[in-house]
Amino acid sequence: MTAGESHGPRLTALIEGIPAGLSLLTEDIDGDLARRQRGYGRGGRMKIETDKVEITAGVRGGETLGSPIALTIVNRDHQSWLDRMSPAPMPATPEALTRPRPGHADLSGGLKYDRKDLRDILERASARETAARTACGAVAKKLLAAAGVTMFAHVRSIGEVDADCPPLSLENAADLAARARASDLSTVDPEAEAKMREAIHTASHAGDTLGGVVEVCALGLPPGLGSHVHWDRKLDGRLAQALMSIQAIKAVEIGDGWAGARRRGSQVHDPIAYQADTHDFVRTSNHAGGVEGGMTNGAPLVVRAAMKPIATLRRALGSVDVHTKEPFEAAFERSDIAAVGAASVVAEAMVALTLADALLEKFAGDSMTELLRNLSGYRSQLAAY
Ligand code: EPS
Repeated sequence: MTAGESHGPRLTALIEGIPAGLSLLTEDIDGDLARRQRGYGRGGRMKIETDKVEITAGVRGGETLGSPIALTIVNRDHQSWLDRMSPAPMPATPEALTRPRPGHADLSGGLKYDRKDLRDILERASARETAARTACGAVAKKLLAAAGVTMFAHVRSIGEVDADCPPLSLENAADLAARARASDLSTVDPEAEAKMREAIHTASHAGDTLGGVVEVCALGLPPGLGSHVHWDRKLDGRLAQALMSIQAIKAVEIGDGWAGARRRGSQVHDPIAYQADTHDFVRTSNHAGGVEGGMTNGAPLVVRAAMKPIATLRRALGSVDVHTKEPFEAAFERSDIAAVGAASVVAEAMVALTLADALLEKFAGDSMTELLRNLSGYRSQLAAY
């Protein structure tokens, strides 16, 4: 669970269910927070914030205790918003924001929560909240890494510029991950990165914004996370929910996704083979993106999410003032032009949280010792199958 408004005092996150004995340092989290902040096309706010996590509960001497973990991230910008965003009553009522931006939560949230100052909605709806999710995701990734699962995310496209990316394999995964990490726009293709920058620059000059597609990959997952027996336990459904919940995400696909709908079954399903030396059932291709029947199948997980262009436009679209009911151009507040690289880091966090949940559901354990013993017992069971 996260709490916090964009220009409020701080973001807070509570994580429950991490077993005792997982090594956890602020450095494990701060790297991802920094990655989420970077990228050409981010707005002025990112020059104000330098996100660092403070761990305030659930960890002692660098190890988790099995109790709820509390994380906080200070909003430095709050200092400039004390007259408008203080939790305590303010000396003067702040001027109400009454011009909802098309594409944002402003109007629907104002109607639903009966708030006449739309700032009450936009402050929480803001993608600032994803800093807290990123921090939680870093903890989930630490848990997954202890279980032998590695992950990375990268940007597949921004606007109409596609990155050239070879199909993921066990051999090229580390190289792709390193390339994405080294890239300011989190993409594995330097030529595309230059074109993406150009596209962002051009959109910015036109007072416009851009979206894109991000991809998250996870390797080392045992088969059988998730379930085929109940719709709400299917891993693909849970991944879709987690990714779709990220601000501005409008579509999610696993493996071949939408493209598979145009092909024949023989081109879409992955043949099964047996690898005698490792006692593993393997797939000779990975169109399924590592999920079949709502469960991991042991192949790399590949999931993508599409981000719409950011809703706050300098060249504003038509809107209506909720107070006067007169048409106005929507309010412009400082904004990003494109935040697809940031979305890739958040997507990685949301996939990590979903996978960590599924891992704990199957293998449980109050301590890491217990969790890893359960996992190792399962792996022995698979080898003897
Ligand atoms: C956001 C608007 C901008 C973004 C913000 C998300 O913030 P501000 O209104 O302060 O200029 O920079 O993103 C973040 C603060 C962040 O940490 O990602 C919005 O309206 O969603």
